[in-house]
Amino acid sequence: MEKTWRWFGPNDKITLSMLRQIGVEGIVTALHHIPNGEVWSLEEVVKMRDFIERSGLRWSVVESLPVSESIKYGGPDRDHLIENYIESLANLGRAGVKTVCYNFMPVLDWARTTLEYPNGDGTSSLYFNRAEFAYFDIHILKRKGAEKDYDEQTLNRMQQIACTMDEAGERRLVDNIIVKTQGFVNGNITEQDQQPVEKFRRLLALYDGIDARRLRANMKYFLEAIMPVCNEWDIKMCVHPDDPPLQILGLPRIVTCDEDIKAFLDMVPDPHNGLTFCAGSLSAGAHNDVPALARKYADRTWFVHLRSCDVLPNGDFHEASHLAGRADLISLVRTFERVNPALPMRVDHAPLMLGDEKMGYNAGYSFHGRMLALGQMDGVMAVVRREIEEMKA
Ligand code: DNO
Repeated sequence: MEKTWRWFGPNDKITLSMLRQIGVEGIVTALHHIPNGEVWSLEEVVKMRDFIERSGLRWSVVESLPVSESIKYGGPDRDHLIENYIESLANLGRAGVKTVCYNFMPVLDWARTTLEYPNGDGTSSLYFNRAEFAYFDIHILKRKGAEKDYDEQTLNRMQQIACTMDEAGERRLVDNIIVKTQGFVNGNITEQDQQPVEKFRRLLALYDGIDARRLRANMKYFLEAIMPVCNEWDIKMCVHPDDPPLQILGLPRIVTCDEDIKAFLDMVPDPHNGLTFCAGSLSAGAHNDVPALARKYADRTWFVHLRSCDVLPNGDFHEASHLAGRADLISLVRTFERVNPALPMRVDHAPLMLGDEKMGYNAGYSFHGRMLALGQMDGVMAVVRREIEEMKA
C-alpha cells in the first residue's frame, strides 16, 4: 500500500520535510481554509498540489471534501451546494487529485469523551466513555427523551458520574465531544464559538423528522448527482464510516455495519462510489467483524485508515496499539496488499507520547505516536509483501 499521512496544510507543525524523513510517500489533506460549501477553485487546488510536490511528495487523497449539512438533510439550497461540490471535484480531477474521502454523518463528524486517557505506560489515547456521553446527552444537552437511548447499566454509571460532576468537568465534556474533535476537520463547531451547546442544539433540530431512510435517500441523490463528474475525471469517492458506528443523539447514522455498507454500495453501483475502510471506526462497534468486512469490501475500497479499537463489556471503547485491538490490522494488510497493492493507507489516531502532549496537535494526530504506528505498519507491510512474492515464486 502507499504510505500516506494526514497533514493539515502549511501551518501544520509537522512539516513535509519531516514526513519525507520518516518514509511517507503521499499526503492526505484538504483546503481547510475554504469554508464548507464553497468551490475549491482550480487555482487553490493547484497551489496546494504544487506546494506538496515541491517537497518530493504527492497529494494522494483529499480528506475531506466536506458535504454540507443541507445536502445531508435535504435543505432548499442543496442543489446549489451539490453544483459547488461538482465544480470542486472537476477542479481536483483537472489537477490530478483523484481520491476523495468524505462522510455522511449528520452534525457530528466523530466523537470521543476523553482525549488524553492514560494508558499506564506514560502515553495517552482517545477514549469513549458511554456513561459520560450519556451525561452530556441527558444533563448538558438535555435532549428530549434521551434516557430511553441508554441501557440501565449505562444510566447507573451515569448517576455515579453525576455525583461528582462539576462545572469544569462539564466544560471538558463539551469541549471534547463537540469542539476539539470538530473544528480542525471543518466541522460545525469551532474553538471560536461562544455558545457551542446552543449552536449544537440548533444543528440537531435540522434533523427533526429525518430518519435513516430519508438520510439514505439524500445520500443517493447526492451520489447520483456527482457520479457523472467522477466518471469524467476518474475520481474515486470514498465514504468514511460513522465514528463511532452507533446510533447517537437521536441522529440517523447509515454507515455503521455490514448491511449499511452493502446498502450504499448497491444503491449506486458505480465503482467510483466506494469506501474509506476506517478500521478504527469499524472496530469500535462490537457488531463488526473487521477482517471479514475488509475481505468482503476490498474491491470497493479506495482508501484505508489503519487504526484499532478495543471495546469493553460496558460499551466504552478506546484506541489500542496498531498491533493490537479488534481491528486485526495484520489481517487487513494481508487482504489489501493482495487485492490492491497501490491502495493509499494512512495510520489514523495514535497515542500522545514523548512530548507530543505539549505540542498542541489536533486530537488524535500526534507526531511521535503516529510515527511509531507508521513504523509498525511499514514492517507489517514489508513482511506481507514478502509473503506474497514467495507464494508467487
Ligand atoms: C477523524 C477523522 C474524521 C474523518 C472524516 C472524513 O479523525 O477520521 O474526521 O476525516 O470523517 O470525512
